[in-house]
Amino acid sequence: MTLRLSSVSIGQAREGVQLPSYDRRLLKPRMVHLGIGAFHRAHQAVYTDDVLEEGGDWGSVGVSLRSDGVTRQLSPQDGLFSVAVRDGEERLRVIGSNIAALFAPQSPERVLALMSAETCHVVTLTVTEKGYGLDPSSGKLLVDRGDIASDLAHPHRPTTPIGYIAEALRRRRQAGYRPFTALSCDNLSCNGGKLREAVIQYTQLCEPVLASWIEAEGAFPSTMVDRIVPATTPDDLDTAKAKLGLRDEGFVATEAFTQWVIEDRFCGPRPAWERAGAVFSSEVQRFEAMKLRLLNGPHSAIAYLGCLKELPFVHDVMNDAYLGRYVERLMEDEIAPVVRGPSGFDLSSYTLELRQRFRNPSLQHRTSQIAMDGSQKLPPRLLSTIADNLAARRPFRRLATAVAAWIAYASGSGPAGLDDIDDPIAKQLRTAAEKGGGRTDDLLSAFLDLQSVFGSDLPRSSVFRQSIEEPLKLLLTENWTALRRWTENE
Ligand code: CS2
Repeated sequence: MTLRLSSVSIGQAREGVQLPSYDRRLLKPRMVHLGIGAFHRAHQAVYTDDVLEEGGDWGSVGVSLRSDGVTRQLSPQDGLFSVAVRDGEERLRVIGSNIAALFAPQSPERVLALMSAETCHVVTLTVTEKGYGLDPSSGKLLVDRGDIASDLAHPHRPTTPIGYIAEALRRRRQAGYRPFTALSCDNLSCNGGKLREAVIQYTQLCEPVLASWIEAEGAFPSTMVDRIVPATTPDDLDTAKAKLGLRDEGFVATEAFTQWVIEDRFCGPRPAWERAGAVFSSEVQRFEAMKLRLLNGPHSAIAYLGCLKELPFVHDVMNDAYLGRYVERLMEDEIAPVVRGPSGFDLSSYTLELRQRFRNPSLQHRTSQIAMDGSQKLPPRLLSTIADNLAARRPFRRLATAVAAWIAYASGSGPAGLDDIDDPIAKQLRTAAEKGGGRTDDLLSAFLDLQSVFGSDLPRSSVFRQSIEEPLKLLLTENWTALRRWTENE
């Protein structure tokens, strides 16, 4: 039987696998990461591992808040996991920077004790857009959402990321410690500002003096994170076992490309991530907006159109004669012109490289994986770009097609139907789909009424509405030939 990866068995890993060369026993829990999913393991954990190769004791404890899956994978492995870089060939490496994995609902006090210890300096987060509890269009804390309402009623026994951060900061203040830096690594525009907003709005409601302390002393730098990380499959685990010579339930595969741009505004010490290639910049917001619009926007378009056309992987969409060209024109003609890249940045080689990354066949990145949580993803990825095009009176047929594809998908037109829609407002989407009753006009009205997605300005624009109506009609009738003609404005 193949042994499981752990601190004891790691020495038996196959030759060629890169192992931590530092002594993991010397690491301290100087960081806590909330949301230890695949992305964190293939991104921030690797940067920290690189830093540790040069010295220091910046260990991180990974916390899951919603399911115990990752904790069950990593706890028997002493927090260890391997990451494969897939770019034609595959290079495998074991990451040592994560020293433990905890499932918050099982050990809430341990999580809070770690976060409020004087020696914890940074709390990083990848909790997805919905983890911030903010209305995507107005930015207001969703005080009536079940989990947030319950945390507000019992702030000392939190369950949400915002609740944990607030309670840990409260304990630190009470103990006379400085706050930790809270570092959002999610795909939100101005993610640091959003996290700060969420924490401040929350603490203002349950402990106003704490809110003032956080406003004065806390730090919430913004970051831009980038690495494509497909969900791990059972096949991946088998391949990893063969390569590693050990069983690794926490394995993740990713691409060679990786990028991390961070605003250097910490309120205490931090790891020297720049030594691992992270860039500290005062232009993070431009990096973030550029990435959200040029990578994540097309990604969401690929996801919905791919799901509707029954193309399972991102590279399948890129290889589809119509959609491959659609993505290229979408990026070049409708998104790039309204992106203001960081100073001196070469936007055209960036967009070219992005398409090469989307075409990577060894990644096996599922369109259905990207399709989830569309209600949270649409505003920063597609709708803000449309608003800029509208203001500049520029055409945006391909962006409109992407929005129409989401509406078609979220109203159950895809092969998966309505049951597979994974979205925090799935109930509202279902109601909108029912109101639409299969009629394009009614369906569009019902969706545009979703204020948390579309806000109030866009739905008032007749140009916006008309631009979505035609592709929506064609998608609902699966008339791809006419859709192609329409998007290409022939
Ligand atoms: C993707 C992102 O699933 C999604 O929504 O668009 O996870 C994307 O792969 C990353 O942001 C790449 O950095």
